[in-house]
Amino acid sequence: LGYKGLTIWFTGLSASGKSTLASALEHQLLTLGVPSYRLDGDNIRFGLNKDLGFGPKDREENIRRIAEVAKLFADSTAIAITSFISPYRSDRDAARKLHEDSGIPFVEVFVDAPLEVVEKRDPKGLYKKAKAGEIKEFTGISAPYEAPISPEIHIRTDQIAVEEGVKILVDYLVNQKHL
Ligand code: GGZ
Repeated sequence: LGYKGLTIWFTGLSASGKSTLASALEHQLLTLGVPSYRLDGDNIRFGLNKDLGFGPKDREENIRRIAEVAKLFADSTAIAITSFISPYRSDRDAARKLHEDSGIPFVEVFVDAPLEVVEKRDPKGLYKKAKAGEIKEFTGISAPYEAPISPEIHIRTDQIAVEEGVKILVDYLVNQKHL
């Protein structure tokens, strides 16, 4: 496999299915023998970024640091997979520029499910709390989500199963000769 490192950047609302798709993709890549590493809230927001909250400035800094770390993994020839809401277009564009300036491919994946759907899923009860005013600045309820305009990949998780999503991602990587 003559692959180069790259970053696959998932963006979408809470409960849109980012983590599910990102872990399924990571598993598939590791099965194919491709070194990959996933960055998500569990290994970043509780460690490197535990000083950051959810106001616009903190989210910007969250995404900036994640982009730098993803770039380092990609630089080491791994596939870095990031799974964060990353609600601001300008922050995602800065992450893209950071990569592209170093010649590292950046693949933006919009994990899309309508607000009504994610509110119904509400696996952690966060939307309920946000609507009751118990969580401030909650994305989709009281803080913005700026949907990507031209992501490399757009996956509607209310319409397709996880395995289909993984296939779309792997097919894209093969077509682009990243795998
Ligand atoms: C959005 C919040 C908030 C607020 C806590 N807004 O479903 P989850 O729980 O596991 O995923 C959400 C996660 C979002 O963190 P990110 O680092 O991905 O956000 S960003 O990219 O915007 O910096 C949610 C939880 O943290 N959470 N408070 N106010 N999500």
